[in-house]
Amino acid sequence: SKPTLAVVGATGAVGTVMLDILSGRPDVWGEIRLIASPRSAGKVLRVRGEDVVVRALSPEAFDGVDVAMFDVPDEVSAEWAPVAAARGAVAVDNSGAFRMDPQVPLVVPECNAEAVRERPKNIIANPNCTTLSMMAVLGTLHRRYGLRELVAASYQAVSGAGAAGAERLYDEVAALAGDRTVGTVAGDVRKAVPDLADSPFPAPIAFNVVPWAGSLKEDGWASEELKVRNESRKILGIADLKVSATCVRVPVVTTHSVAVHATFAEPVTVAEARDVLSAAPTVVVLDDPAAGVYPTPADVVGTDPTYVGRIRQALDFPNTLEMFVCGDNLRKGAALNTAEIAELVAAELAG
Ligand code: 2RA
Repeated sequence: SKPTLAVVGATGAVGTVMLDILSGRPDVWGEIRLIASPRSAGKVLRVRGEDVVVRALSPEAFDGVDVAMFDVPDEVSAEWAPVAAARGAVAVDNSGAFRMDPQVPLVVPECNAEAVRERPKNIIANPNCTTLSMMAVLGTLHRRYGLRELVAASYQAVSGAGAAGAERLYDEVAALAGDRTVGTVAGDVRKAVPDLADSPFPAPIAFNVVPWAGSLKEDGWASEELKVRNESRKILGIADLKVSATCVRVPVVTTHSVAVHATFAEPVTVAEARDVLSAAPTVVVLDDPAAGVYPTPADVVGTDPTYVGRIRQALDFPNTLEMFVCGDNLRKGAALNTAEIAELVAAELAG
């Protein structure tokens, strides 16, 4: 019989996309059980065309579950993924709680699918969306040319901060719309938007960009920037990869973009890199600037591939490419990659 899947956090921003993705993927699951906080228990959600009543998170909710996906805050995963694992499920966790645990594989199927099998805790981690947004591209190039250095600047969508992030952008845009002078005087946007104390972002996000994502870590680094470094090293299996990232929030609802400067051990040409990337099944090359063709988040949102364009040989850096990468942060950046990992486990259980 087909395995039972639990989706924990079914009502959140990623959970909602997950239900949509599960409804469109090959049907490898028997029962799909939806689990959320007691506050959301009893809600009815649709998955695979059927109504499913959301259950409250409890140890018993995992009984009979083969694979449990978690799309919940770090502290909820830290507590509950081990509970699911102790009850016999393989937990696939999209929080930051286990990503750097040496006993927990951190998996992007395009890069290290085989790592799902080494899971002594029966927990598998899904990377942060900013890292994930560029992994299909970097993993493909790494296999061919050997990645040595990565410098990245992100342009992160507001839905990375959850449903509240998107609500905030819409609210700010509504407050500013129609005023054809706003954005011309220092501080006028800040004055015109709703109280920033209620925002997930530390500055206005409409008509603005904010050089901050995540929480403050040592020496002025933002947590998102350190995640890009640590997670890229782990996923690609390059312990000494040189990485430097700057993470920036932009007024885009969904789809993260990253400007990537990647240096390789082997010589690389733009034409060949385009061919190598075009051959990768989950990568789409959109790269014809003369015709105005390059990826933009507004054109990418809601789709599954990782898009890359603006591929250039860096003029002053040998063996180095500049690229612009876009990926839907809720799909490949979160729910889709989690679903793909879960399907690898389902295949293993069946096999
Ligand atoms: C963000 N990467 O975009 C985070 C979400 N995990 O805020």
